[in-house]
Amino acid sequence: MVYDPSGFELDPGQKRVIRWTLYVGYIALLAGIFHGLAQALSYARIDILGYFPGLRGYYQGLTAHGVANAIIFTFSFANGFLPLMTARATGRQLVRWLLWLSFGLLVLGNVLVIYAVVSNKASVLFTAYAPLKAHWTFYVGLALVVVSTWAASANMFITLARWRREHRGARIPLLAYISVFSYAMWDMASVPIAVSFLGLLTPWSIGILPKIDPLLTRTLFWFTGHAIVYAWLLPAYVSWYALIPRQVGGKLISDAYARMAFLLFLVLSIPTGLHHQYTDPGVSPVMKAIQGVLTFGIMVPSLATAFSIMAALEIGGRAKGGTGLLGWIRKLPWSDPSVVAQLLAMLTFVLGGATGLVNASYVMNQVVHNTTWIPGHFHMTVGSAVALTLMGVAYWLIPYLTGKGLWGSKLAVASSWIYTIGVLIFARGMISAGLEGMPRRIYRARAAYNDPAWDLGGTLTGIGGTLMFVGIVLFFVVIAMTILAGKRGGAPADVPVSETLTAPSLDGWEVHLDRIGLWVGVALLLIALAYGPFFVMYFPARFISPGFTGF
Ligand code: HAS
Ligand code: CU
Repeated sequence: MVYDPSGFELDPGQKRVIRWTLYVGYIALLAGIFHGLAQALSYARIDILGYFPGLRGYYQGLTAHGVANAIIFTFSFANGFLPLMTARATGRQLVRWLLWLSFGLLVLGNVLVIYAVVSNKASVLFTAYAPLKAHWTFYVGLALVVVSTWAASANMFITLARWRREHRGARIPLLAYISVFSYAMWDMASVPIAVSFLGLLTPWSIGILPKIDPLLTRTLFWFTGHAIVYAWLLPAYVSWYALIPRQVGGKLISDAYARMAFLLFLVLSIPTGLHHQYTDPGVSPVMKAIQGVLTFGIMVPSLATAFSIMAALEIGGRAKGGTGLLGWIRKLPWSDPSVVAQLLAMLTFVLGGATGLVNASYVMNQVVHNTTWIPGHFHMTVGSAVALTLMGVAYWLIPYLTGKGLWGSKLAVASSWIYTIGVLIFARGMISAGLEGMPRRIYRARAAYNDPAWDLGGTLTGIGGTLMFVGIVLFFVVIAMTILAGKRGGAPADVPVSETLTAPSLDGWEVHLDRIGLWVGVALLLIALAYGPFFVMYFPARFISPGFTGF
């Protein structure tokens, strides 16, 4: 028997906290896109930085863009969405005080980060590389955001544990399983960054620690930093696996296959961070090569996802009368804004994944590292697979949480198309110019050195970036109008949870997929093997570098 608590309603007070948690994220998205536009136009040699009131420099704006869009937007969404999914899947209320704690820490963290960035005391970009030094409020603020994700996880673990006590021998509902696994992975992954931010960078920023070890803090950053991209991606995958099949009238093909994908993310996401440091001196090439191989391993669950989701979509398209090899694609609900955004997100992610393959290849990485190829890659992953999915989810989730019907459905569909066309042009520009050696993280409009070979790519980047900006602005028009003027009664009454073709089995090997403790243990073992030798060989740490605050 599959456990199905349909008819379950989350307490209105809890719904409200979740709604505001999500609002924090969407506001961060809005706040971050202005500098995104400035950066994209700069590659086309158009300079609009002077129009930003109060902005004191390019790196200040780029820090705001990265932190707001890649970190605050994504984690605020996950903090609201994943506990909500766990509650819906288990048919249980969440732990109220933990919801509030998570929300409070998120807001407090944001206030500190905003202070640091707006006052131009933390123009160190989202990677916070030492010896660039930020004000302590930046490190502590981001650490508080991390702690807010731990509170959200604790809420999910407790809710699930209570459900399991009442349902001994039952399989964990799939939606709860994949939600909990997403944050279980992140909980392990986020420890190194918390240690680095609170244990090293904050004392150094305050002056207790006179000098810093750049390579150690950088390695701790990437220890968390590759897995962080899956912490952004997995909430989107939760929607693709558990909700989208239902939204297109299909079914998920296999329960066990879905669980295995999330299990592989739990085990493999973390011991791969050194692929961001292939060019760093001071890290053994053997360690880099081991983590390079593991990086190819972490592509497997995404490849598996492509097949699984494609099959679910095909079932939906054929159920609606689609025939032939590809005829089912036309029958997908292309007028449903939530579905369209996510289908376009998936299609873009195929290219995001392909560019990731290049990055991961030890030798090819030398060609693309620190060029605009990399932002080309990550705008087709976090900038569209994730961002567009989170926008698509908003098109049913905000109505569900507010009780107001979606305003401007056609405009919503248009916004996703505009955004996607924009991101593809943008990425085409960044990728081709990157291959010509155009550096990332420069303000080309004011750069002293410019190569004419970058002109075409730069111009495409500017055009694409402008379309992306327009797409997101339209998204905000739709959401703001829904909140302000959406019709009462037009909202979905329930989360669109999918069925699977085959129910989870109650005996046989599949039941072992639910042994969360066991898989966390395997993950920790692999992490120890992949990172242990680095730290053993590296210590004692080298606190040799003074801080730089060249802004
Ligand atoms: Fe990455 C750099 C390797 C995925 C984000 N990445 C970055 C940075 C960011 C980022 C932000 O190995 C820059 C960090 C910085 O500031 O320096 N990345 C990979 C690999 C993957 C990958 C191997 N990245 C992501 C995801 C991200 C993300 C996901 C955000 C969410 N990345 C790298 C490497 C670097 C890097 C190196 C360092 C580069 C350097 O030198 O600095 C893989 O996980 C990708 C696997 C994905 C796939 C695609 C599967 C496709 C699916 C869609 C199916 C479509 C369907 C559509 C069903 C294999 C699931 C059907 C629709 C119809 C209509 C029919
Ligand atoms: Cu990575």
